[in-house]
Amino acid sequence: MNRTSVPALALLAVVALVAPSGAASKGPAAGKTVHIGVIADVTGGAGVYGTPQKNAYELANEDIKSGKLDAGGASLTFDVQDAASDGAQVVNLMQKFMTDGSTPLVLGPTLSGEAFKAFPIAARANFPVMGTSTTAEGVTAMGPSVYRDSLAESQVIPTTVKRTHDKWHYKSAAVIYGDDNAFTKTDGDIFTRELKAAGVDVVDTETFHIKDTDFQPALTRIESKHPDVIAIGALFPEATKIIQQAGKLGIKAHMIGGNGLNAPDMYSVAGPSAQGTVVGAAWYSGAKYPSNLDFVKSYTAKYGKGPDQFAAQSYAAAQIVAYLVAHGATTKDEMLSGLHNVRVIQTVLGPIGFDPNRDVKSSPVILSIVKDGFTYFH
Ligand code: 1QQ
Repeated sequence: MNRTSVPALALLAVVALVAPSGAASKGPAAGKTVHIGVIADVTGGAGVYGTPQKNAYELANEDIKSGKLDAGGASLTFDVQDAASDGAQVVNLMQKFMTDGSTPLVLGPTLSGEAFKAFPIAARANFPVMGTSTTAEGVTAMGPSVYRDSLAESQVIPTTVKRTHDKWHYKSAAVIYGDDNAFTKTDGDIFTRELKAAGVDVVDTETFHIKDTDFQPALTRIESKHPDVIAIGALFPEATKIIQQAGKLGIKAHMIGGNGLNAPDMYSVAGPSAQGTVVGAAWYSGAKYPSNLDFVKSYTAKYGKGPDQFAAQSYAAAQIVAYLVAHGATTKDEMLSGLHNVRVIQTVLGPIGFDPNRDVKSSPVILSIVKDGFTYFH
């Protein structure tokens, strides 16, 4: 992007905020084709997060075609590639998109552990990438071309601890987390730090590894210390087993968790012991602002199942990219400059922007697991 187009972009941003929504506008990129790479774990262990991500981009592709999502008259498409929850495949896909000559930006991958493999490659080439579900500590610090529209665990867990502590007045807690994954390790660190800061006695800390299936010895050690609360830093396959096995052992402690627990299928897989587990999130399906009501309605109509937070964050990423394209960004450098100049964009997550560290500016909601998903924690 040349220097003179930056004020033009800012001016257009103001116009876009006051312009009525509806038919697609004709922007500086009208008639151009823009191909965005998406890396998502549609299958494999993280498929529970990657499938709604894929669904959201397919909905966005339709909405761009119909003009409901305004890309300024450009032909904008999101090309979702399945990394199958395999870090090596994530790296291959990142390299493929970065060198195909037609992709100016990549969204994803799904997991922070994967982002720590692929984002350094993008950062070295100053290639723009945006995580939509990568919440671990240090993700955006990988370089100035790395953004995320997902709230980080450090932006969510302090509120999760504060709100549960205010309500339950607990004195002791145990922490169980995976120490071999960037996201689960972040959860272990931040839960421990925040619980201690709240004056809670952390009476036991247990670690596990991805693909572990038997958590009963760890849970038995935890139970022998009688904590009031158990904080869980785990991805879906392990989190559901931990919660289910805690129920089987008759453990009555309250459970709280990080982003890994944000899948609406927690209850249907973990069973009734998941009821009441508290988790901080970036979005709630029941939020009543109009853009969200419309998103929930059209996603549900298309897939026969409501969207979750991961779908919402991906659709929001599509809205951010559509906004950049509508304001003329089509090359990697124009995407970077556009991202740098974003102030506020209206998305299904609500109005969002980026802070100086390229993390999303937004606030968490605190939810409680129920049979068909989540409800607000009061
Ligand atoms: C991460 C996550 C996962 C739980 C979501 C996909 O937040 O890996 O950072």
